[in-house]
Amino acid sequence: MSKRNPEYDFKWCPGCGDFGVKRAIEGALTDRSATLSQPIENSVIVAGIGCSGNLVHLQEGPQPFGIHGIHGRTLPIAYGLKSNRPDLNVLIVSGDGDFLSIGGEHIGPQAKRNLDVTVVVMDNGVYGLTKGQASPTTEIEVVTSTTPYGKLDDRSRPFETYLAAGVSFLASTLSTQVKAMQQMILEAMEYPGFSIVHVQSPCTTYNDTYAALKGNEKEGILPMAYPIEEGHDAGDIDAAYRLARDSRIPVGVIYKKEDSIPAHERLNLARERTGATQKSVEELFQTMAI
Ligand SMILES: Cc1ncc(C[n+]2csc(CCOP(=O)(O)OP(=O)(O)O)c2C)c(N)n1
Ligand code: SF4
Ligand SMILES: [Mg+2]
Repeated sequence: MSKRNPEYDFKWCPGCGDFGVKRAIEGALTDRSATLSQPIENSVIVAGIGCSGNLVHLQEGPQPFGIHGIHGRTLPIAYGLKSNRPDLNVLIVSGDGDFLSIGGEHIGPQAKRNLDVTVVVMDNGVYGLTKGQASPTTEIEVVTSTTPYGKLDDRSRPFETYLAAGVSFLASTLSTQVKAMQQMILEAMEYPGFSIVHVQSPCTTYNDTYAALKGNEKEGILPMAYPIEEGHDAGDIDAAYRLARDSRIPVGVIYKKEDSIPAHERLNLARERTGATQKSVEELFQTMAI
């Protein structure tokens, strides 16, 4: 429920990390539209299914377009959208389950294609909307309703997955760092190619990780999350992998591929190079006629 959308009967629990992500996205989209003097409707939020995906209904202030599709299929929807309207700024909002579990097989093809979209993944280590089942980022041995003996599968490692898939821009942040996240999302939206901003966004009801992320200096507990050191070269894939393989969570821009050519530009370049023209639907059917 939001002021703009009072009939949508959904509320995040108090303290849910997704509130911070919502504010960062509102700020980034408004900034982008002011800087480029473009109407905010030039941006489209494509949302997955989950507490996280509900963000699309909860935006306050100037409203971008929104598509709330089906579980795990944000990338195919975004691909369809960008194929016809490469001029639109497409921002995907998805959960760790939506993006890495049921939607995981779409990451590789779109990364290889370098689809020019930005994905904000809200990682709470759980399926929040469906009441706390294990997700790919739930730690091993954790007991949930679907893992009564403790989770048997190893925890997935999203940063390594993204880099191995060929994602061109990868940043990591925390839901509590709203201003920094806003800048990161802006940078990702400006970047020409497939960009991911992966957010640790705790679920206060089923997996409250605020204290673990912050650590406790007095008790000698190291924070799970730490800022990436200034000297990190985000253009260096080996340095990016070193960060991605850390057992703790690096916060900042992990990887930013130089000379990124997004999907629609590759197509334009290929057309120029080959002189090939787009076939009509009738002509395409004719090529298949027996
Ligand atoms: C095809 C399909 N399978 C399963 C579901 C049930 N379902 C809805 S949301 C969800 C998981 C959501 O987890 P996540 O993406 O991490 O989002 P969160 O709620 O944690 O933000 C599941 C399994 C569904 N809606 N559609
Ligand atoms: S169940 Fe968890 S993820 Fe869903 S709204 Fe509540 S705190 Fe947020
Ligand atoms: Mg989740």
